[in-house]
Amino acid sequence: MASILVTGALGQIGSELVPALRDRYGADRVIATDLKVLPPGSAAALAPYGHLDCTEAHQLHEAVRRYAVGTIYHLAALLSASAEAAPQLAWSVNMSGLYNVLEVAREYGCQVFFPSSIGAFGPSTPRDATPQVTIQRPNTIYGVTKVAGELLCDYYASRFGIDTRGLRLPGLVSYVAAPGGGTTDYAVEMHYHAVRYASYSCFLAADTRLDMMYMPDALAAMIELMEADPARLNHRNAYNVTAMSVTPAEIADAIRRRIPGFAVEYDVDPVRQAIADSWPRSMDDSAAHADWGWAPRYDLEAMTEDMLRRLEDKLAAARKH
Ligand code: NAD
Ligand code: AKB
Repeated sequence: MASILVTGALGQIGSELVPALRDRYGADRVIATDLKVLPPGSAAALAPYGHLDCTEAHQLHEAVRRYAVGTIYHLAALLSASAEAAPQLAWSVNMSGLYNVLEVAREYGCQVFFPSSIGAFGPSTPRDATPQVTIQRPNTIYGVTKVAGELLCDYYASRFGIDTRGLRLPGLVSYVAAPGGGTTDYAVEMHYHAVRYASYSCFLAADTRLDMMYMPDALAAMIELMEADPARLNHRNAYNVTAMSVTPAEIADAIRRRIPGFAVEYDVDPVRQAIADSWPRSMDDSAAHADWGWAPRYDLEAMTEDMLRRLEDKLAAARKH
């Protein structure tokens, strides 16, 4: 049976996607790879793991050939805030990386998952009930690479028959690995700080409304899309998916219902605020519902309840060591 290769596997999504794929398809079939060198002693727990720089085409070819890879989940990328701080590097990692993945997929006939983002939209996009097909003129380098990436996936599907599938993911909230330099990182940090310090200084304004999703829903969306009947997929660039449309103040209120003394102050970072202000407030994900049955399980209350419980357990376990 063909293997599954995950690039960028040590990031926020990969740290949970790899175990989810291993549970579903078998541990030996899922090859985790990342640019990062593993800390000593952790290699056995993550095996099979390999160092892989997605900007080096020959490394991708070698991994796909060696492990007889049939599916690639291409997660390696720079996120919005990190990309804005290093636009040239962001273009190289996000675009050359995806191009190399698509080329190796063309040569070996692999299926490809590409995570696009709410960042693929821009200030001229309708911000409420953002349609599946609409204006995409982002003004960030992250957004530029996501739109170009969507188009490239579409092109490889129609021109070469490559089975590309993608999601426009909203901000993801999770407790396993820290987020990696995005604009929506505040939503994760707020939960951590609530549990540890009962206070948080938020870098976005209190009323900044954005789409969000809890990680278990994001993992389900990726796996369900990749298993969906190809004949039903009308969009090969990326599907809008969302679970909730919330502001920092609303997340703080949900936390306060469980940690009553939680205090939040707002110290706005103009760079990340400008990025957030150019993104949708709420996406219309009806195409994903219609084409492959997408439905989220976690709303704000269910997510907050689970996040706080998991973080309290994590903190208690860390205190014991
Ligand atoms: P992350 O920053 O947490 O992880 C990315 C990983 O890629 C890191 O482990 C990093 O070491 C690795 N990487 C960087 N350069 C690399 C290279 N040249 N070769 C191989 N690996 C490299 O990101 P994430 O949150 O896990 O996001 C994964 C994907 O999902 C990205 O494409 C991101 O744009 C997309 N996405 C994420 C979110 C979110 O909220 N987390 C939302 C929308 C879309
Ligand atoms: C970011 O904020 O950059 C990511 C995303 C929504 O793409 N979390």
